[in-house]
Amino acid sequence: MKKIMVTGALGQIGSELITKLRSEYGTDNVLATDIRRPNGAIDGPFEILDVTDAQKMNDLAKEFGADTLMHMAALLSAKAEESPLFAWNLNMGGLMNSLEVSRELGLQFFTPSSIGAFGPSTPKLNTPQDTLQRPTTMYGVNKVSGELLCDYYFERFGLDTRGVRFPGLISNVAQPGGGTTDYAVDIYYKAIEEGKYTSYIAEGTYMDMMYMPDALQAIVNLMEADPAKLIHRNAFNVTAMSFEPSQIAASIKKHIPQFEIAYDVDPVRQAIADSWPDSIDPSAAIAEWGFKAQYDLNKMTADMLLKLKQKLAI
Ligand code: AKB
Repeated sequence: MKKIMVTGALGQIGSELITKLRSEYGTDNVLATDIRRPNGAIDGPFEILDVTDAQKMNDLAKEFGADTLMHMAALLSAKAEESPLFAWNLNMGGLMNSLEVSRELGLQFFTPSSIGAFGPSTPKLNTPQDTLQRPTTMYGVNKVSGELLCDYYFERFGLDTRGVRFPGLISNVAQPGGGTTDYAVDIYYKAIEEGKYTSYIAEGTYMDMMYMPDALQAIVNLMEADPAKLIHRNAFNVTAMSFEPSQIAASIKKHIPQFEIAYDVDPVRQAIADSWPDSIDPSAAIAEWGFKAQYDLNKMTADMLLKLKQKLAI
């Protein structure tokens, strides 16, 4: 029986991951934790946790009887560039605490890395699983360090660490906060609410993306995968599509013909996007644990617009 504790459970991934895990493993077997209280009613176990508080993390995991820790709490790329020292302390402090708690209690461990772990000297097209990683952002430095730490805890202590490099994630439930790829979520809201969108990312800037249901299924599949088949364990490249702003706009136009996109480029987020790959190669994830995405751009757009119209009651 799995007993899973999740940090950052009210974040973009965490809030939907909790629902997915509870439907797979039972409501009472998933402990959601976050630094803030949820706005609405809490359906299932919830505890307040600041991930920089190692003792409280340990106490909660022990009391809950966790056998798995999924560490999702992190500051995203654009926010990390605004406050690099805070980002280091939160992203690395939280990760070290969660790895240590997992080592002490013998927990299976998951944490996401990101396409942000790559940098301008990384091959830009079909970026290999194992390649040059010299990121030029604080978020990227955190992510590469995190990938290495997870490998280290596996090699040194035999901890069952697993992880993926997520691309931009698009969801109709929780909004992302402070990422570079957030435009690809904002655009759907604005398309429905205003029929137009001004992109802070320039036309022609390709980045990898994935729809949230595929991201959640990838986490479950990797955690369930036969460890004997895992050569990499951590930081698997996963992606479902690569597009640039005018392509997502064209996909939206198929449903909202009057939709218009304009550009007002934010130099900070554009520089981050320019330092990342255009498209990454997920073949190691496919070969080692059967990664497969169900949604391409047009299928995702149809579902996003449908769900958002229901949510926004338009
Ligand atoms: C971000 O834009 O910071 C994240 C990511 C790709 O890790 N969505």
